[in-house]
Amino acid sequence: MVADNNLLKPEDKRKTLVVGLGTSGQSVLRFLYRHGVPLQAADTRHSPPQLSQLQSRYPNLEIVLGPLDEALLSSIERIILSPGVSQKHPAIQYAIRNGVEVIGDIELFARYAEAPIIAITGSNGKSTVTTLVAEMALEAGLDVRFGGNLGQPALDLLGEHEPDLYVLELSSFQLETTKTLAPVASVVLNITPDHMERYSDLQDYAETKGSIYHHASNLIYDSDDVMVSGFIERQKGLSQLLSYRIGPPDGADSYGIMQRGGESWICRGDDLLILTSALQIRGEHNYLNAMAALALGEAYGINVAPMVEALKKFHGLSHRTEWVANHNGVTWIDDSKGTNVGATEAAIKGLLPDSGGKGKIVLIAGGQGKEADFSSLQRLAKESMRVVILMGEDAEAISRALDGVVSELFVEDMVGAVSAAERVAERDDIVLLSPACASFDQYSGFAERGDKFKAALATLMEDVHE
Ligand code: UMA
Ligand code: ADP
Repeated sequence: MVADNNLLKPEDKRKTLVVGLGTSGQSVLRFLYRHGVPLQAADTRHSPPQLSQLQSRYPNLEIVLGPLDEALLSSIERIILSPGVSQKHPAIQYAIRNGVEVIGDIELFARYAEAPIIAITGSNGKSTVTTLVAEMALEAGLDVRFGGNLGQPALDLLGEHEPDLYVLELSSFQLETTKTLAPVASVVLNITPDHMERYSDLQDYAETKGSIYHHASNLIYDSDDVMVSGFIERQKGLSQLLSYRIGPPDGADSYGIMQRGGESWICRGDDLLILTSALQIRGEHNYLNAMAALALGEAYGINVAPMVEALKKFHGLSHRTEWVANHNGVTWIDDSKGTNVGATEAAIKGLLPDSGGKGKIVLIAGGQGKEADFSSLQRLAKESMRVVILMGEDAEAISRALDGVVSELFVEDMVGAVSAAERVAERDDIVLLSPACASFDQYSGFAERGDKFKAALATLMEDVHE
């Protein structure tokens, strides 16, 4: 890891414009400032977060706010672009045409991190798998640092000493500006539509995710996922392959699920590793997450025993199909991180077996739909939902897509949603907050949205008991 400016690569000493002053932009500033790189900063927002703190921390830093200026961008040698700003932005495209190098924080990280990197992307399950792999490494006694799209931004993980292993969650936005990352193992967990406001079509989005495999030594993949298997086909022969799937393993070197003595086991080839009932995370999507983590850990060289131990201990992350309460025979689940249709579908399918076929789902959904097609929710709505409670910017769009197959209630906010759910839910039902949408129209993020859900439920339960 770089200790001073002399160790910085020549290309990284050039005058640099940091575009975007959010969490990753600030980590880029910290990193480059520490190494004496001449810097300028810009943000298209007039008041980006923590502006005054930034101004007092970097008194000599020129910060340009408001619409990106083509002249400014092309007069610079290099741009470090934040994930929230697309490379397709006309001013960025203009700069690229003028020979300006445009990279992101992950590319910068890749140039300086020396320890092996496990890289994880996909439409859903990234945070769960990233955390699981890190827990497995910790259980094995390794010095591991993890972050990226979740938790600490990647550049903040770099320190005086290298750890044994980095585990990175990467979004498609981050992958757009990453070129040379060469992970010891990479996975694209799945591809279902998300961020359709940013990509021309599903293929465009998928190709961005697929780039995580380009320089990886081990490619981990769900062999039942047609799109992901397509990427693997293209890179066959260049890297080691390790697959997993919900059914029996594809072969001796694959993970899968087999039935033995009436019980369901996660296996590697013929070896039975762990009963699915021994996991605290439920649902087929979580069994896939567990197998992806095992395969990634194996590719790095973690022993199977600590990996299985970590799997047993892992009770899942907050706001991901998180059990909140049982109230009057109704189960309440917080899946606020269900921010696209694929996630909401997986959450519902994962929960239905737990209802024993008795209850129905009362779904709380809505928010910023990111131009998604919600019609694939229709079938599940018809089969398994009692009522859909809709809120936020794209409530109407979801309603149009459901086309009357299920009763709907429109509410203003989470308090309204929770009290409506309480009114309509019947014994054995599951009230599920899984919005299939981003939260930024009404909340600072999925965590605040989930916390508001829990708080509204707590108030309602207190009122009942008074
Ligand atoms: N923005 C502007 N103008 C700018 C810069 C940003 O309007 O000049 C807007 C963006 O459009 C976006 C918001 O500001 O709406 C934040 O963008 P950002 O690039 O500044 O984001 P950061 O604060 O740096 O956070 C990013 C990730 N966010 C995004 O990619 C939108 C965080 O992931 C990540 O934790 C952080 O970097 C550290 O690496 C969050 C996220 O929502 C959890 N990610 C998306 C997802 O998971 O679906 C991709
Ligand atoms: P991400 O970081 O990709 O958003 P998370 O692990 O935070 O993924 O999970 C977000 C939501 O996605 C969960 O709340 C659940 O609804 C759904 N989910 C989790 N894992 C999977 C998976 N493997 N396939 C489909 N959906 C999933």
